[in-house]
Amino acid sequence: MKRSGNIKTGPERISYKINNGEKLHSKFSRTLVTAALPYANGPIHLGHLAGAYLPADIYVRYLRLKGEDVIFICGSDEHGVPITITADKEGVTPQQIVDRYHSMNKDSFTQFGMSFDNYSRTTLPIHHQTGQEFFLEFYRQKLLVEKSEKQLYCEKDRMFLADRYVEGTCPVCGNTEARGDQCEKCGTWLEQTQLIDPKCKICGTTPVVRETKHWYFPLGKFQKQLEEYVDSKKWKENVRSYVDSWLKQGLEDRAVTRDLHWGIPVPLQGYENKVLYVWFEAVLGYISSTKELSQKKGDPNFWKKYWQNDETRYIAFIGKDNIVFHTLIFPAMLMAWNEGGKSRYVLPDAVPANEFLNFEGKKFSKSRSWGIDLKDFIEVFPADALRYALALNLPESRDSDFYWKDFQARVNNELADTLGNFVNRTLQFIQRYYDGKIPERGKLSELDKWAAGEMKEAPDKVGKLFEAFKFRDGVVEAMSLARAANKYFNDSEPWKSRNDNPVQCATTLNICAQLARSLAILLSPVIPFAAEEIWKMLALDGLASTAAWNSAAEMSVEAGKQIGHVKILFTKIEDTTIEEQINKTTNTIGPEVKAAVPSTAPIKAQITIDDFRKVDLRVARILNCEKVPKSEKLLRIEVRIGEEKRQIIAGISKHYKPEDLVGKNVIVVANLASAKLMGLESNGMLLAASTEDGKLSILTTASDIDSGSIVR
Ligand code: B3M
Ligand code: ZN
Repeated sequence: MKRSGNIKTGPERISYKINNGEKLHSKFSRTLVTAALPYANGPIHLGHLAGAYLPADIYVRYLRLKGEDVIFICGSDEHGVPITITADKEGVTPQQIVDRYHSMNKDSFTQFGMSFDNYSRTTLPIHHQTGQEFFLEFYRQKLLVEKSEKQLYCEKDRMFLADRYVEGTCPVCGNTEARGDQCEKCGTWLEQTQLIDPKCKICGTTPVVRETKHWYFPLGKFQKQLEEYVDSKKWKENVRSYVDSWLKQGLEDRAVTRDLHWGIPVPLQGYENKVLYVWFEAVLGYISSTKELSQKKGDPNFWKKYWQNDETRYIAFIGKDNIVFHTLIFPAMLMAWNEGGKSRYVLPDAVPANEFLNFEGKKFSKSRSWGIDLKDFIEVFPADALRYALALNLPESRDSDFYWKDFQARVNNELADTLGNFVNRTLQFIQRYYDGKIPERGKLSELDKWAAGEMKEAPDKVGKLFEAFKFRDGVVEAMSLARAANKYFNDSEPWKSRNDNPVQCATTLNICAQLARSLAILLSPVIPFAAEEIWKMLALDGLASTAAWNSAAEMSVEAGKQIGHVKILFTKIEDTTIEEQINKTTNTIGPEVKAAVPSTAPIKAQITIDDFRKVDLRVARILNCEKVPKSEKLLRIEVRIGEEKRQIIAGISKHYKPEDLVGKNVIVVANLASAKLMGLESNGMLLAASTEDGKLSILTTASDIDSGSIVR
């Protein structure tokens, strides 16, 4: 028998003690896992999955296989300004928006195998009650501070412009699209009155400053307690450094109410037109979702077993933009509650926040049609293909990128060629030469012992990595068992030993069947659907997802057992399929955007090139420019076209200041019949691009060129 390659045997192997049935953390007897509640404001895309949901699901599935008592809680965040803005834009109610995206996202999560124990909604009465209960408890404790403050108010829309209802220039980095609560470009959290040149997001007018009253949560009072809390935890580097920078700046009071109509009403007299700030109540959604689960189970106190019990270990999976809320604000709220003496909540023990996943080198962008949503993905590819590719590319310590070509390579080379091929060739062989019955094992050769050894060590190695939230490494490790299994099959050459050494051949195939079972268990947190397929093909009892993790180390597939129907586990992805996706999802003005802007005017009837040549387009240099008196719109512009000077009257005064235009090269229709505007002669027309919603941009030349040059 040939033995090739670098089979690792002997002392250089690190051995892991396999922990049978022992609890992962002796201090805790159960685990509560939450994943950030996504806004029901748009479809979930791959970036969301990679940020919080996939790692959480892998973790939970792993814990279940370990036999741990764990619940996995999530739901839709259905309040907040992003939702009301979407509703305003579409001319529908916020309720219609959240109904649409809650069910869409819930379905996507199910299709991608997110194994939540409950997926709730923050518009449910149980959540409203929970939010109000926390608010009133803090009020009762006299913890909340009422303050009168200056806020931006739109006189046209007759409302205070909370959070994202106002946009303006960031005083820190100059980004002109900073929101009322935060500048996404430089990450600074802002008071809306700090914005330079603020504009109402609904109507575009400049808001005025008005006094309004709000309740504040005194986060600063918890600074010391929070520092101690954070110090007592071993958090991931990226999370810790973020938290430290907040603590260093010093924590300040934070408003917990807003002047809005959509949300949880503030349960105090005089506050009828205000709601709780979305972040104040959204984090409590984890608790109310667990309460809802209790109701469904008919066990009203079930939730307390997880939330109000010192034996619970609480892990909150989130994306990096939610760190401060989960590491400081939510813990402070829970501390405050606990000080009230009514009952005690557990605080997050770990907050394994991921960084961002980019798409083909850029940020996901719905408005620019850059990226792909889960609901579109599932129409073309199986869920496990994505779960696997994302798991190996999770932004665990820094931002990562999803590339279609990488995805294709992972699926084709790893899932199809390595895992699928191993399972398939093993089971085909058993089908063909052993009538589909698992053959008997004989005495083990060195090579057999090596394969058995790899299998024995794998569960502990993979498990340790998952427990440390190193999901990428854990999946690499699990997949390396599939590589070892393929190598074992190759090196054993059963197609030869079938004639030369039938006992050895039977032993090889028996061990291969054991390896297939082991792989089904170890990979089931990552590719749960394929794992069940393998389980079915092996005709094993129960499910891969309910097997015991540690049993993946053992040879428990019985000889003589009849296997099931053998199917291809993963089909390869064709180049043309991937290219089609690349074209669809990286088209900056893709079909989705075109459809989303109904105001784009239809293209006019065709003309011939001769028709077009009738229009004489020229480069003109703006020499002088001034506002036309008594006109809101018109500018009087003096231009030079070659040797000639002329006057053009253009309706662009709302968009450009005269001094910004002087010296610019613009494009004009030079042979347009002259016209009179407000008594002034206009000889020619200046070209500009405009949208139905009122944006305008004049056409200029990309580099300097003589005036009078022909444009064609
Ligand atoms: N909905 C933000 C987001 O979807 C927010 C998370 C809430 S977690 C309580 O990114
Ligand atoms: Zn307005």
